[in-house]
Amino acid sequence: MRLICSLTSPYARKIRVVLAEKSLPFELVEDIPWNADSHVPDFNPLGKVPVLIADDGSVWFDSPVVAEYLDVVHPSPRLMPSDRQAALPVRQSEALADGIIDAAVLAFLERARPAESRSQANIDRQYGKIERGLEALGRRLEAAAGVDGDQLSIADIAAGCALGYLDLRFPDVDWRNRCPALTRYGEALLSRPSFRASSPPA
Ligand SMILES: N[C@@H](CCC(=O)N[C@@H](CS)C(=O)NCC(=O)O)C(=O)O
Repeated sequence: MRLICSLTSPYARKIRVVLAEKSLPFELVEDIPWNADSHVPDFNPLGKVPVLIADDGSVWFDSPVVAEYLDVVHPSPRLMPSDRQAALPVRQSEALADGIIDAAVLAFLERARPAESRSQANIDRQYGKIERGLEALGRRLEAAAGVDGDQLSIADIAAGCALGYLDLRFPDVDWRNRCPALTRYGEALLSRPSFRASSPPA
């Protein structure tokens, strides 16, 4: 298997963690989709990473779909329930964590614009989503050890990648000093070997 990704992408990190948790060997192909010479559009018409090229040549993109593909083809350990109804809350929590990532990426891109074309209102709007998203994550954690139970799920992996991305781009968000359950949970996730092996370069 080949995984096309950039080393800082939190979406790609989700898949790197999934591959590590499932002990699946893969070749990491670094490609920065923002570069003019990127080959990502040859594999994903949307020009985004991650993209997984499976051993049978099939090509998969959009991290929730890539994660689901890996869970179907390599089910051990399971990262989402095979029962579609039982999977719904896990998918919802994954979407919550992915949404925090989406907001943080948009805020990062807006912040990188030249001062004269930057919109502080847009940055604030994305911060609002991050704040509410973290609060919702904290509330879910008060009910269980993971966002949806004790067993590591794709929602936990997405949440860890969201928290790790905030560390990388928005240390001012300071998610560790909010809710003890979120702090314990985030620290435990980020210290797993799968997360350590995929931490973004400083
Ligand atoms: N929903 C997608 C989002 C992927 C995404 O936006 N990746 C970013 C890197 S962090 C990217 O490739 N951006 C390039 C672009 O938007 O042109 C997923 O979960 O895989």
